[in-house]
Amino acid sequence: MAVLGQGYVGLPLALRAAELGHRVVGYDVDEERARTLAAGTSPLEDVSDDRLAALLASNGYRASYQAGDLEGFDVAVIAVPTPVGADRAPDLGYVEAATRTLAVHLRPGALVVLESTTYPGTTRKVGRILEEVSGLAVGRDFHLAYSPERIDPGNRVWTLEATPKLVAGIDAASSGAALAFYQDLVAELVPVADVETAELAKLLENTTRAVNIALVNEVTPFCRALGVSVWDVVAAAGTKPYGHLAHRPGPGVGGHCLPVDSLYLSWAAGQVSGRRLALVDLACQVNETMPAYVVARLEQALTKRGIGLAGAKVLLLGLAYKADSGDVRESPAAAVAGLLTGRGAQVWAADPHVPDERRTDHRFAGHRPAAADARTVAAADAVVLLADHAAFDYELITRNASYLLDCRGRLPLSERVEAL
Ligand code: SAJ
Repeated sequence: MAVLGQGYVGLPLALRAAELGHRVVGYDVDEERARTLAAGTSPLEDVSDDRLAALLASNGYRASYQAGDLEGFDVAVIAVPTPVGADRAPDLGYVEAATRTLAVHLRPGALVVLESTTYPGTTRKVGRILEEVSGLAVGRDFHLAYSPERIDPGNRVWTLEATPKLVAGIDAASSGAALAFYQDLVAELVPVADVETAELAKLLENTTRAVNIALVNEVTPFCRALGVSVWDVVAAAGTKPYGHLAHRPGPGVGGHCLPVDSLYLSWAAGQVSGRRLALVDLACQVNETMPAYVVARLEQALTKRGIGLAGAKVLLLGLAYKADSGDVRESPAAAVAGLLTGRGAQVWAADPHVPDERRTDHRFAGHRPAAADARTVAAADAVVLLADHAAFDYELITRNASYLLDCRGRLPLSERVEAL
C-alpha cells in the first residue's frame, strides 16, 4: 500500500499499517524528508527512530520520493496539507498534485482514501481527477473513500489507534473496502452516510472549538473592564459537569487546524449556499484581534511604569502556536512580534521548541533570539508569555521579571505579574 504525505498524519498511519503486515511505501514529494526517513531518522516527536528503523529493516515500510514506487498499490491514503491561500480560500494544490501523481499508478480493484481535512465535495473531485488521468471509472473500477485524520500530535491518550475514525465511501463497495482496510488499524470505526457528511463533520469538530475559544477571547476585555479575572470566570463555569465545555482565552488561535478549518467551513457554505457563516467568520475575526489586545495590555502596563512602547525591551516567551509544540504555523506570536516591532519595541524571543531557522515568518524578522535565562528576563522592560511550554523555568522567570503579561493564565498574579 502507499501513503502520500509523510507528515504528522501520514507517517504514523504508514508505520501502523506496516506493523500490521502491510508492505507500505511512505511517499513524500520532499526528497529531503524521504531521504531522512529512509535513513531511519524520524521527523516527528511522536515517532521514535527505533520504531522507524525496525520497520525499515523488516521491509514493512519504505520511504520514497519516486512516484514509480507507487506502482501496483492496492490501497493508497492521501494525507497531504490543505492550507488556505493568500486569499484565505482553500488551497487544494497539494491534494490535486498528489492525486495526479497517484492516478498514473492506479489499477483496477484499488482503494484510494483521502484523509486530509477539507471541504465537502473534495473527495468526489479527487475521484474525477483519478478517472481523468487513469481512464478508469470510480466505483466500477476502483474504490474511493474519505476518512478524516484526527491525529493530535503529542497526545498519548487519543492516539491513532485509540481515536474513533469516521469512514465514508463514495458508494457501498467503497465504504466496505475502506472499513476493511481500517478495521485492524483503529479500535473504533464510525461508518458515515456519505463523503460529504464525513468532510463536513471534520470541519465542524474543529470550528466548534475555534468558535468557543473566540467566545472566551471576546469576554476577556469585558472581564478586565469589570475588574474580574477571566481565568476565574472560566474555571468557575468549567465546574458545570454537563452542557458546558471549558475553553481558555489566549493570545490568539494558531496552528494549521482550527483557524484554517474554520475558513474552509465558511468558504464552503458561501460557495454552496451563497452565504458564508457569519458566526464563524466573526469568531475568526475575534481570535485574530487577540494579538493586538495583548499589545494594548502591554502598552498600558509599560505606560504605567513610565516606559513607552517605542524602544521598550520586550521578551516574548513561546513562539509556537501552543504549549510544548514547535509548530509556528498561524502562530499568534508572529502577529504579536510584528505589532511590537512595528511600534518600535526591541523584541527578544525565547522558544526552546522553535530553532532560529524555523522563525521564517516575516513578522519575526525584527526580533532577536534569546534564552529565557535570569539575565535576559531581568534586562527586559516586559516579558510576555505566549506559549506556556513546560520547558520554561517559571520560578526563575517570575523572580527576575520586572513585569510579565501571562497570556495563558498559568502563573500566580502579583504586582509584577498580570494575566490577560
Ligand atoms: N487554544 C486556546 N484556548 C483553548 C484551546 C486552544 O486559545 O481553550 C489555542 C491554542 O493555544 C492554539 C489553538 O487554539 O493556538 C489551537 O489549539 P488546539 O488545542 O486546538 O490544538 P490543535 O490546533 O493542534 O488542534 C488539534 C485538533 N485535532 C485535530 O484536528 C485532529 C483539534 O481538533 C483538537 O481538539 C486539538 O488538537 C486538541 O484537543 O489537542
